[in-house]
Amino acid sequence: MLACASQMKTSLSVGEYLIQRLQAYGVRHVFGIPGDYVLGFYDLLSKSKLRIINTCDEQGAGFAADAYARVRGLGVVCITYCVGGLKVANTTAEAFAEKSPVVVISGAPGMKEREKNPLLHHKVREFDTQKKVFDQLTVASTVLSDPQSAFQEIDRVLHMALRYKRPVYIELPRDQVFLPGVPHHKAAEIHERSNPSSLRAALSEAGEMINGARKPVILADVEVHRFGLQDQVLELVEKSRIPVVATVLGKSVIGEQHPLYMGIYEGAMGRDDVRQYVESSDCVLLLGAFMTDINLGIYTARLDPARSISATSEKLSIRYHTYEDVRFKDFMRGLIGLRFRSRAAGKIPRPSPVPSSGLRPAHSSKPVSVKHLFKRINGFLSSNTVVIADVGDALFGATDLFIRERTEFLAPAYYTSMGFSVPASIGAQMANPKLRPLVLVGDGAFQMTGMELATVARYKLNPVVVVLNNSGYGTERHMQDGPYNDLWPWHFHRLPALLDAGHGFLVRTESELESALAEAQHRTDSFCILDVHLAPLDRSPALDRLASRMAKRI
Ligand SMILES: Cc1ncc(C[n+]2csc(CCOP(=O)(O)OP(=O)(O)O)c2C)c(N)n1
Ligand SMILES: [Mg+2]
Repeated sequence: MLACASQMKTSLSVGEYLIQRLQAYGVRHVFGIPGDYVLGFYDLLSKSKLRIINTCDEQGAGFAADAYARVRGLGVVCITYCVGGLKVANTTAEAFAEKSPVVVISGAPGMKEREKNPLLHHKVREFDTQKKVFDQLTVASTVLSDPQSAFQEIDRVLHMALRYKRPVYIELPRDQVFLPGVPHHKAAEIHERSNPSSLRAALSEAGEMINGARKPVILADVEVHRFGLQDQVLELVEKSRIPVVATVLGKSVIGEQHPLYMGIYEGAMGRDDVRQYVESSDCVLLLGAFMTDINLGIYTARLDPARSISATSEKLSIRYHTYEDVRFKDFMRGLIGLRFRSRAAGKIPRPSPVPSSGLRPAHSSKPVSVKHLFKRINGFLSSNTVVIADVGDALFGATDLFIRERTEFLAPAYYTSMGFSVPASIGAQMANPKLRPLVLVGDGAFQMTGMELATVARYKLNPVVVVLNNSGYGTERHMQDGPYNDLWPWHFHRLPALLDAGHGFLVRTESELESALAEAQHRTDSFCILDVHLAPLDRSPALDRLASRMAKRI
């Protein structure tokens, strides 16, 4: 049993303290695969209240931890030295790029073992090679090489993960796990506060600019989600009556049914009416916005800084100047407290009419088109669905899905590493068991990490996995085609037989799609996989726009 910090009589061990702090931050699951350098810590984990989730591959664990962090606020992946650690380099890079607070815990050779620099298994070049790699991929990293400083180091890096919503790296040499740390250590709760004068001045200037504007607009993006500020954005929109758009990465930060919601803004790649509205605005209030190329429609966005207020966890700028020491959350709270002038409800662009929810019988032997597939998936969504889109047309098509009030949307929409979605469904459902994941994944992306369905089966999860099977790397075919875009055709719907779990559906026609979706809705005892056959060159309207823009750049 772990004692709570205030009751500590004697000191906890380094491993016990790490577990205790993770638990205190709301973590309940740890994803990973053991190895000899981390076995001692795994033993401690298995005796604690944290549940170990064993994936098939470390990359699966990394993506699962990332999704867990996006849904729950902090995720953990725990692996062995280098052979495991370097496999989560890519998933950690994704978490860094897309601001997801994942704690990477890696076992490592003991400090004693490192003396005289022997060639121990899994070592690449030096003992700190893996640490150096992770220095580039995280906001803070540490090697817990000394029990005297270990607790402070754990406090420091966990604080950084939560402060910046980005990954951190903790290396745990195996001979340090059971060593006692400093007795009576109290976890440092670090509260950073805004500079009150700076905050006041920023709010006053922002208020004047917003109230003086004829056509202001709010653009809500990814950090609103990461900092859990969705309700505040909603309050701001309702109080100010200013219309709001989201981005692909921030999709679903605001319920898309809201009457002041206009749609996704993504430069020329998105809907034209939304683009025109935003770009002709005289005051764009960017909240938690991340100026990535995909978010901004491959740099086709025209957002003039002279007409913008931009607040993130890292920077607050109004027009061409910045305010120091203003925290994003404080600024948000301050904005809600402003007095807004009343605004008449003008005409604003609206997302396309909501397709009827629920499924309807159909008797069509027509092959399924991408457009039809997304239309029907729209009808499948409910308030407990978390939509998880992988890279490819799964992601582009999903931008046109109509996410209802509380539906979550997760996608690697900036870093765009294929293979995120199936493992992410494990993390998302573990993070919130009330959610049923709806995974949208291309056949190519599925072949990378789809074997994590075995993990899904093992832990009795029940995502609905829709494989967009267009016989290859469809997205790339449109830019430049060749045999390198072909794939070996898998019978995806037969995976349940291999795994002895789940339900598989082969979908070639519209009526097969209807019955598969209807069955999937009711078969909640296990996962469902729909192998949806699509024509290789069929594509969503969003991919149409993107592909033609990118082709010009190659
Ligand atoms: C890990 C990784 N490798 C390669 C790429 C480059 N890439 C982007 S889209 C794509 C094809 C995706 O194929 P699929 O999953 O079948 O989806 P589709 O484009 O056919 O809808 C590739 C290879 C990538 N984004 N991530
Ligand atoms: Mg494909």
